[in-house]
Amino acid sequence: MKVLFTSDWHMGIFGDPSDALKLNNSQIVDMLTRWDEDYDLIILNGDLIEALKSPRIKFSHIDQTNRVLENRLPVIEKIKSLKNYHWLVGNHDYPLEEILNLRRAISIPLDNGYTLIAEHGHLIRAPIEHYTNYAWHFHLMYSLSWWIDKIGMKIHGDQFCLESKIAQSLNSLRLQTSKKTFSDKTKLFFIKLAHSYASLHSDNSYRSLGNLFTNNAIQRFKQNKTIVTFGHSHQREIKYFKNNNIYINTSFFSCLNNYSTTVFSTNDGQVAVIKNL
Ligand SMILES: [Mn+2]
Repeated sequence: MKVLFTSDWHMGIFGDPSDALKLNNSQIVDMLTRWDEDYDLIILNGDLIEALKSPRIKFSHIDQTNRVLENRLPVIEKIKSLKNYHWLVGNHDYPLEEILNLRRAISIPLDNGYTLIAEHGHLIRAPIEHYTNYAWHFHLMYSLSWWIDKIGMKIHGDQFCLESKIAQSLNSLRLQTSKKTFSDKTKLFFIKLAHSYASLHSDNSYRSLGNLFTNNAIQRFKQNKTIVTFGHSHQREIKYFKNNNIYINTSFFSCLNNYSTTVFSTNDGQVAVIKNL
């Protein structure tokens, strides 16, 4: 049995700065058709839809979600037609819990005695109220990032997306083993600043999200052969533990990482990263 994991598409209205995915509906439908043929189960682990970014500071997240759903209708219909899938809610698309009845978490058996536990991960960091009643500075931040992307897209072309760029440089800095240059140190300073900003009014610091998630996954390894998967952090993790337990973080789904996804096979107990470009 082959299971495909993906999360954090941040799909907005196509061509709008709210869209971080940068794929049109037919491109996504084609990809989902391939996945449906190649994999036995597809886990869509939250933040597939972007409902928080808008040119306005104050707006209804439910209305924005409905606007995106309407624009992305062929994709939504394709997802609903998949032969075996679970679609979970994240913090950027939390109104889907109400609109499409999406669940926050699942725990399901797989083949060969494996158990799969999946949730987006934002609720490990802070309670639901933190996301449904966003503090004013979050509204300001998402509005600002919409305008930055609007200007960035004008200058650098339609593929420009600040969020993906930050996530990618963060990941390459994290994986870099050689000595850090002055420019790396400057980047790290701004990343620390952004992390402190994102941590305001939250129970846990955004900086320690990686450790928080790994430790939370370990706590859930109550039996052998448990696969725990989260998204949200935009940092890819594949960690093998004793007793065939595995922690997977799916990372963000973006052109900057060739729309890579994570695939787990119950036949050999291995995880592979698959590029979809
Ligand atoms: Mn998220």
